[in-house]
Amino acid sequence: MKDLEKLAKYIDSAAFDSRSVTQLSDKEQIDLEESYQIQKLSIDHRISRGEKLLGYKMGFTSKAKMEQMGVHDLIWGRLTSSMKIENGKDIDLTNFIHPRAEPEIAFSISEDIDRALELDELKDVVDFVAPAIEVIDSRYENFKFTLEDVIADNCSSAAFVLGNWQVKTTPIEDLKMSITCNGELKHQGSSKQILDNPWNSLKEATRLITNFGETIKAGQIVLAGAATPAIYLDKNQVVKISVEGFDDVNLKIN
Ligand code: OOG
Ligand code: MG
Repeated sequence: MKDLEKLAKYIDSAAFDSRSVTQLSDKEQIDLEESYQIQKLSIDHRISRGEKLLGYKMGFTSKAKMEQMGVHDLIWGRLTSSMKIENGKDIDLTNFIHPRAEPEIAFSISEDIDRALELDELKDVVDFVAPAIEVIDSRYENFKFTLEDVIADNCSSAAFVLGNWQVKTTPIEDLKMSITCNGELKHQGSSKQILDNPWNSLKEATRLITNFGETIKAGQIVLAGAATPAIYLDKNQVVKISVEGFDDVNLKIN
């Protein structure tokens, strides 16, 4: 028997200390199922320190992200209360290893979800949609990982900023999305690049997360994954995400 708890502690303590570590796959052969178990066990450590589970995030839902990171499968991770940053507020670079930011769409969940839903059922379980900034910060040296490594590391989740919510009937299938840094445009794309429609990402989230035996709860959020590649963060930056028809989302880096 592999000691999954030991591997979970290894990755949780790296995250806790903002310290990069050798990839798990360099130490031990882990399969997909085990990598999700390690993720769950590592998040249990956060929960026992008093953090709350606020929802989930999808990853590698766009070609841009798959190509940037060299991983080509959908992944999902967990979002906790310590990761939530208010819109317009700042983060301190010393609490991160090598953070990057990316533009996303968030769903606010209004009903418990305990099974894989079809596209036409999703509007019954969502009340609002919003733009969001996700900050990812792989705990692995040089931001390098295998599929199993990144899943065990909670899909690089580090922080997120939610913009203003709009009603679920707001069309989000094909909206211009961009990320700028200190006023300079870094990447632009369309929400269509997220699995051809961000709602498809939520559909996949209901399948993957409930298959694992978990219920997505009313009041939680789901991030659909980035539409463009992520940008590197550095001191004294202001990162802005614009999604057509929504208010901008801002994050300052100290
Ligand atoms: C993994 C997380 C991917 C996304 O939006 O595609 C992700 C990573 O890139 O380190 O969050
Ligand atoms: Mg992301």
